[in-house]
Amino acid sequence: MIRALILGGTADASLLAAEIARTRIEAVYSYGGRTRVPADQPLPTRIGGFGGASGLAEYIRRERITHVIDATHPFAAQMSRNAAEACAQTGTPLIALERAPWTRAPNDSWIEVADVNAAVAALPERPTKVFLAIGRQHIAPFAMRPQHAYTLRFVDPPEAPLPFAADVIVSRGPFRLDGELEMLRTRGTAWIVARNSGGVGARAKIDAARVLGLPVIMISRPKLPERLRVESVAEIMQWLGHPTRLGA
Ligand code: 3Y8
Ligand code: NAP
Repeated sequence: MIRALILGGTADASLLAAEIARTRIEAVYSYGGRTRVPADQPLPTRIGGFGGASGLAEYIRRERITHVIDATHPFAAQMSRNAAEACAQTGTPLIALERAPWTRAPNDSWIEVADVNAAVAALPERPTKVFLAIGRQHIAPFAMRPQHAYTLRFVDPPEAPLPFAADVIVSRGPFRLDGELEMLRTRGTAWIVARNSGGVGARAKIDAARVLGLPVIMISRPKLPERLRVESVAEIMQWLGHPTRLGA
């Protein structure tokens, strides 16, 4: 008897939840509690941290979880590390649903950097207009370059004062090329800072940068623990013993 825990919070996790809800597989969907009103899911849903790897191990035992699917975001490194540790501790099968990173197209002008601090250092000295598409949690280091005119994009309106003057767009995506082109053009954006999330939900700004010939400072993904990893919902369903209809 399968009882699956989906560590969610991404578009791919929502697609997986919809597929699982069509079967008789028992599953729980888990959000980290990062946004005020996360999207509804067609499965029983829990919101908030587990209390580290040990808290997750305890949850797995208490809730009699038999399979864990890490469908979190490639930058949700702490959650992924905790899942690997807790599943090792409890001997619970673990699989990751992880989309491939975006790859630079010939006419993309990317500056690839390892982390946010390197992204700050990659910005020019002279004042310019910068779109920070990296969410709310990691913007503080840009206060070291206050000379730029920043546009930020958050899922929810900021609660605390910002660490530097900036224009904030509140939007949860997924985003479309025409909207991104319009936003970048009207703001005269000259630089984009992005994380290599992969997937389609945030890709439009990368395509818009190519159309407009804008440089993108692209933050590479953090290293994640070794674990079984697939890129499609169909492969997860196969792993759960529920091969989907071909091409479904
Ligand atoms: C809470 C669930 C859907 C899901 C939408 C995808 C696409 C838009 C790309 C930009 C980049 C960013 C950010 C982003 C993307 C999708 C998808 C994806 C990037 C929601 C969601 C949760 C979160 C958490 C949020 C983070 C933030 C990151 C905004 C729901 C909407 C920048 C990542 O305010 C905060 O604290 C927000 C925090 C983690 C990164 C950060 O560090 O600030 N995602 N995003 C999940 C939870 O609580 O467990 O609210 O419904 C999910 C989505 N985010 O329905 O289509 O393919 O997943 N989310 C990044 O750098 O890529 C936006 O603006 O261009
Ligand atoms: P993170 O830094 O890897 O995790 C920090 C802590 O948040 C975890 O240790 C865990 O707390 C809790 N947590 C994270 N995801 C959780 C989940 N799905 N269910 C329960 N607890 C969770 O995570 P993050 O980068 O802040 O991402 C948080 C959520 O937003 C995830 O669901 C992720 O999929 C989604 N998201 C993130 C990004 C991104 O850019 N990081 C983009 C899109 C969506 P405890 O240690 O207490 O268990």
